[in-house]
Amino acid sequence: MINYKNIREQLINLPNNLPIYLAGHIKPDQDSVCSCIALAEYLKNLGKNVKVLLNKKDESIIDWLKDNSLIVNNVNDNKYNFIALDVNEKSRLGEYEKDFDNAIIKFNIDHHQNNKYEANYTLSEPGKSSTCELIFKLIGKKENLNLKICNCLYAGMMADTNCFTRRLSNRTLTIAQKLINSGVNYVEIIKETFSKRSMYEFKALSKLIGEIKFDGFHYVVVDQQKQEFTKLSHNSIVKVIAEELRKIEEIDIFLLFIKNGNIITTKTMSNKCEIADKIAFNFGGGGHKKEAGFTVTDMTIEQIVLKTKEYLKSINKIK
Ligand SMILES: [Mn+2]
Repeated sequence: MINYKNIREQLINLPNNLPIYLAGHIKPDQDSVCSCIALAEYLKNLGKNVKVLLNKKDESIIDWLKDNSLIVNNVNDNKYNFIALDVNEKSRLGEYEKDFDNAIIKFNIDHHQNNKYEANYTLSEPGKSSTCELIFKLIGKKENLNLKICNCLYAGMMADTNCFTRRLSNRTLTIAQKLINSGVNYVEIIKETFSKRSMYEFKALSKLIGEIKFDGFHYVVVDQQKQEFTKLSHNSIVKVIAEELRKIEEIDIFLLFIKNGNIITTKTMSNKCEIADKIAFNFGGGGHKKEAGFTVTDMTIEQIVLKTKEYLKSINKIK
């Protein structure tokens, strides 16, 4: 039984005179950034000194919010407490991992499978749609919510459910309805964060459709050094490109490789079977049952394809 009340009390009891830093994962998405901002805003309203860590190059992800007042790029204090959100592995804090290690009191709040790192207080619920949904359950009493918190929680839940089409439950929709009742301009948020497509993205998509390969499962390579892909952000590749391509109805298991020199970041997806996290796990990664990921620097794409094919054969998922 996960004790939200205990976590909430520990957060409320954090001293007001010590800064609290909040951070999500590298290559942030709306759930990661917005869960940080929503919880930070709640703690700020309790009189805490809060700062949300976000790399300068990632700040545009919350342009739509038109409020980056809680954002900082670095830790500038010797003594502080730290809350990691939407992070299932400590290394996914990226440059802020060392800051997490140096914190006095550490919190780990997350909804991924295989959450596996030590903190003083952990709230891990892999069944939930998003970390923002966890935050709603943690702080979602009417008197705690303001429009900024509601906008952020809605954006995170919407993004992680692929606009309420995946990992969905009655509970998730009920929360979304409550947020809309509190004044969230959902049409605008969906337009600005989910449905927006640039011409460049469409051109990249049209190129990639022709390059999808099949070898027991489908895969495609986005080589970031190729001119038609250089301007795509990571978020655009994994949230726009990958999501559009996996809609092709013939596709079930689908790997999207993002190649940057010898660094290969892979988004693993499955539409019908639930195997994405297991595939990623074979390469030291993780995530959700139908979408997960991993990064390797010592393998070629051909080797990854071969190893995945052998794995899928061994468990009788493909012939
Ligand atoms: Mn998430």
